[in-house]
Amino acid sequence: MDRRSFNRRMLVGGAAVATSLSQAPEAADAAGAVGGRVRRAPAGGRVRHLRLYAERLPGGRTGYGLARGKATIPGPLIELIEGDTLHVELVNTLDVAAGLHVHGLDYDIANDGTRVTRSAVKPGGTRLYTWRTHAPALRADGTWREGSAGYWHYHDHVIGTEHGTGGVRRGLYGPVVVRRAGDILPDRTITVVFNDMKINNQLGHAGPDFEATVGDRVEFVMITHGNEYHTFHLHGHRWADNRTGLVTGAHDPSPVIDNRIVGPGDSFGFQVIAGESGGAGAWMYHCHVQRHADRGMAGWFLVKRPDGTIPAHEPHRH
Ligand SMILES: [Cu+2]
Repeated sequence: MDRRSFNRRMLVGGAAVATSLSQAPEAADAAGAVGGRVRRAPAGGRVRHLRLYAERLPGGRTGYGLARGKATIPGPLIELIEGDTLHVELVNTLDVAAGLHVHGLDYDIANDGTRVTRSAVKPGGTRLYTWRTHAPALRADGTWREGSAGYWHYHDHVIGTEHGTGGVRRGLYGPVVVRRAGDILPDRTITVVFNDMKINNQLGHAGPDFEATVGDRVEFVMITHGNEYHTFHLHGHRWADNRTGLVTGAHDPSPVIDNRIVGPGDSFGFQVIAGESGGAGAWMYHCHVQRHADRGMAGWFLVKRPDGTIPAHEPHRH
């Protein structure tokens, strides 16, 4: 990169920061480093509505979807910005009671999504759940209240047991990302859920593959369910072990990692520039507990060249 283009990048990055948000000046570093064309989350405060269907899927699985017949595992990505309110109507098409319980967001006890709080949905029934979010704020006593921004998730808490063990095992879970105004937006988001020995409840004990093109800003949301502890590892990429998974400047003290221990109920996320350090390739991601990896807890992050090809890719499983 020559000096002129570097300066231009810094200017573009700085301008974006100045016009769209009140962000610390070091945010310009992160923006400039990837070309000054990043998109950033606008201010929150919207009221949004969503309908989620809980449905049976082939192979004894169950999923959430945005329309009838469209259930997926994991369920749809729900993205909010601090200050947003979401009204989610759960339509239970199953023959058993189900629910919707969220991590990390604000809700009163009637929106807890569990049987014990009488917020489950009977077979064939519907129920409206309200989730709210908030920005960091100074309390009257001078201490800070944390904001809602983070990589969170939702899941059933009703099927099988009071803890939704049956619903979660069969695939009733999905990602929630709450962004802070000014957060860098990804080009695409990938959700990886370790659920016992499966990834995204994929059949055949093999993880799903994900595609990107070199230079894409890819966000990973990593969630864990089930009864096992795992370690999530991604080849050829690394991230900051903090709220966003991004460093905010040259001297950001966040640890930089490429492997993280995760346990049931955990969720975290990060962004990478696909192939930024190692180029195009079939980059493996997997659980790094050896016996879990050997049992199939692995998949590919397929980073294509701009022409769509992938060098030296010989797909096989362990
Ligand atoms: Cu594992």
